[in-house]
Amino acid sequence: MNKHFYLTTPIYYVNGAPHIGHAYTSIAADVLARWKRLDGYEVFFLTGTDEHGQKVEKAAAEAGLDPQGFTDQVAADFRDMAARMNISNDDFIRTTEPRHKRACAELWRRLEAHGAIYLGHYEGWYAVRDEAFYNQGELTLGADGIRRAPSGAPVEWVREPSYFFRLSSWQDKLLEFHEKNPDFIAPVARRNEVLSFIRSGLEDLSISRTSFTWGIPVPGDPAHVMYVWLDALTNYITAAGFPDEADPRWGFWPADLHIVGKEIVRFHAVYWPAFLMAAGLAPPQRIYSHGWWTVEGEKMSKSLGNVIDPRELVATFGRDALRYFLLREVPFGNDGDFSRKALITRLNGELANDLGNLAQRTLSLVARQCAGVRPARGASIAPDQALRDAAAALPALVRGALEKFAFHEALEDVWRVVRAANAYIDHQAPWALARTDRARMASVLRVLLDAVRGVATVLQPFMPESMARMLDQLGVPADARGLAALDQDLPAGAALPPPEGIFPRFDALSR
Ligand code: ME8
Repeated sequence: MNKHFYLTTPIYYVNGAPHIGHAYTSIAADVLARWKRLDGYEVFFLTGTDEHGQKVEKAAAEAGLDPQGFTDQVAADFRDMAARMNISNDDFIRTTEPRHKRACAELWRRLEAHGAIYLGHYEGWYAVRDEAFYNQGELTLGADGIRRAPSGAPVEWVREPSYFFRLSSWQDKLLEFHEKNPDFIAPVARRNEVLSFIRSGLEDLSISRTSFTWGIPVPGDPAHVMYVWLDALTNYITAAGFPDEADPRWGFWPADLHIVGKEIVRFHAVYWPAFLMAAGLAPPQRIYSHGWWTVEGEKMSKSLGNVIDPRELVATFGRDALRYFLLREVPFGNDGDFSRKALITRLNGELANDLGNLAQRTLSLVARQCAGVRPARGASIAPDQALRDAAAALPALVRGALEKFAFHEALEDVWRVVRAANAYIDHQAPWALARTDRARMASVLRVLLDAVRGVATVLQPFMPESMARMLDQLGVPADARGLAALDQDLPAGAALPPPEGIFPRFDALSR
């Protein structure tokens, strides 16, 4: 296989509708997937839904539906969200699909064959909301008399027969694994959390339940269903064809990157590599854990009624505007706060004014002064060369920033060039040159067209639709939109379509 890259989002629980947090993870992963494709990689980009377990079973009962009918409905809603955010996933996995049940059963059998599983009895605390087991020491007792996990989720006492995974025997091997792979989990604060969790001592993990039935049956013992996290994590190998090693997608395993929110790091950086290594399979290469969004200063929650539907934002502001804002506003590893005011400020200032005006001013001058035809490159003087060099540096800068998941830095690098191009157009004043020196005017406009092309090319992964329109207006053919094509000059004399504004302005009171 050529250079290839396999990346994933978490698979989302179908206990409720998709919200801005889910959209965020999917958009970030989509930008990376599109960037890698633009950069010449063969990409496999996976997202999907996590449909088993007690939490989903409960939500289905509350909705008055059978779990399969309920999950069919909510999974369709998640698929719709992905389409509306312009997510370019290559596959969408549902854990209720036969291919996934088969993969889980096979993984279980391999774990069993390696002596990693035994039957016992679980007695302890469980939080349905987190689908996680907790030790007594991790809990707090609230004034309301309710015991809660560190996430705030209430816990209940569970006592039932259970299969266990011998996680305790993986403590040293996991530490060694993390030492040998210092970049396995980032940012570094999450790595430290993981290391201290492992060092604090790993207990064997309960990996089956008998008190409900909405799950994948344990092979040979259907009174048990698999623990939903063992089931869920396995999705990443199911989609790569496991256990069919002849499947062409199996060449993508181990995954290059799992992108996850900060609350599910333990499952991905401790349990998942242990399960895989115990079954004789390769662990993934990297995990990046991003921060959490609050809304207008508050935690998003159904009870507060402040859950933001990303589709409503898209209907108002456009999907590229939302994609841009979410990745520009907050460094990826940090928590951030969503506010409409901040969104509108960035859309007006950075998209409509900085970038939109640059393209519009350049293209309308070409339309008016050059009969809508792309001028030839003229002799370069210092300011021309400076802008050309700044634009030519962008692919490497954006690549470097994205390699460290610094989406905001990548965008800042691009905007430095956008601002430089706006300063250049002001200083060169091609509208004045139109009266005094038309040859110089034409070379200035050509420098600008090339700079806008460079900017629009590297921005495609962030704002695919608007940048496609911008590249259309610049007359860049479909096969000249990759990073490698930036080295090739576009021919002079090509007729460009009439320019049209791409980014509308929003009045601060817009809903
Ligand atoms: O945890 N801010 O699913 P889930 C940022 N099924 N990101 C957020 C967010 C917020 N406020 N809220 C959610 C699960 N997310 C499991 C995963 S993977 C094998 C199984 C994003 O529906 C973030 O990526 O609770 C988080 O990790 C994910 O949605 C959790 O989605």
